[in-house]
Amino acid sequence: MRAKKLQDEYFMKLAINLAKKGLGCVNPNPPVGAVIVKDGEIIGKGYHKRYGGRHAEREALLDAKRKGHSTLGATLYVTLEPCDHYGKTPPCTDAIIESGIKRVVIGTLDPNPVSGNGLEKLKKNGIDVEIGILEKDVKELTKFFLKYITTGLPYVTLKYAATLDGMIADEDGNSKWITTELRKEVHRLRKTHSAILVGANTVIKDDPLLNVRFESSKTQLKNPKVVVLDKEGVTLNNPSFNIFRPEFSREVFVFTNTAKTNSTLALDHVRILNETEPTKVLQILGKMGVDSVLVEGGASIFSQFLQFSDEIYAFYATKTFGVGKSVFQNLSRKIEHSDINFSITSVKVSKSKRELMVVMKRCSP
Ligand code: AOF
Ligand code: ZN
Repeated sequence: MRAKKLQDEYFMKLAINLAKKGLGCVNPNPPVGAVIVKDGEIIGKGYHKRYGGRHAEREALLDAKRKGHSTLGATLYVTLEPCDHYGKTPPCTDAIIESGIKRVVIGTLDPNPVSGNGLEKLKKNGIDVEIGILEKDVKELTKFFLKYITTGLPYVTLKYAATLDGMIADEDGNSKWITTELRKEVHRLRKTHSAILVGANTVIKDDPLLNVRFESSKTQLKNPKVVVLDKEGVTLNNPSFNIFRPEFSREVFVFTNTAKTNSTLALDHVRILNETEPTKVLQILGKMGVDSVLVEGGASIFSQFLQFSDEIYAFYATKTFGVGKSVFQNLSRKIEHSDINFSITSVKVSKSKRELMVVMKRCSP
């Protein structure tokens, strides 16, 4: 019994790792991984590679077929409940039933109402189904999708780099390179999110690229959309800001209160939207298919989005500014003392031990 559980967890872990390869490429669909095992041996592997593409289950079945394996009597490990609907792809349940697989081990149920009841369909067809293997890890992997599909709102991650004395910028407003060693973590965050959100001041002061950069990667990475909250529409006066550069092949949304329109910038990939209320901005982004937003500042933006954030990545450097801009600007007492609760889920110390990454997650109410 225990050996079986350990074996199930082992293969589910492999399915999770496969699913991770799709992170940042499949949004707003879920990253999903699948492994087919027969007589203790892996005969097929697959994951959801890109939005609208073949589902993980079908990828794994195809892999087994290509390698000449029979899936008759095999076990399928899949991170998410198989779908039972015609969407951009046909139902995975049908492919599983046809394949002769006799047992399906699922990480977590699919709350997507359109994907049907895959669990019941499999059971009805005489397949043994087990649910909830490594569920906590699978839910972590699938967190954007699980929130987005049930609320229509994007998952919100706040990310900031601060000094020991809690400053995100010095006296002159310079904020670049407070932390440097853990930069890879920042780019990993950027890669997985559908959009990066910043305030107009950040664009004006730092002129950031807000793209995904990994020193090791030679391939062109998909860049998330850029969202700028710009009440006065000041960024729209300058199309030469880095965020507007067309070579990043991404959409840029500027949320503003001004009456400016798309023709202001005359850039095809930039959309101007007349809204700046954080709740409304998130709703609009959700409607546009954005399942996750990485909020990168500055201080006023952090204050406005703290109450809507699901997770915080706080990077700290062991230096001080003395005077400067603190992480949260004009945070109202109401927010400060309300029931917004975060608990620390992980901590990482940099190689030189001079930098620290603290990950915090909102506690469920
Ligand atoms: C995926 N990849 O590997 C699995 C998914 O429009 P479709 O046909 O791509 O269906 C999308 C839904 O299918 C998705 O929201 C989820 O509920 C379910 N499972 N989706 O993109 C996969 N297994
Ligand atoms: Zn499917």
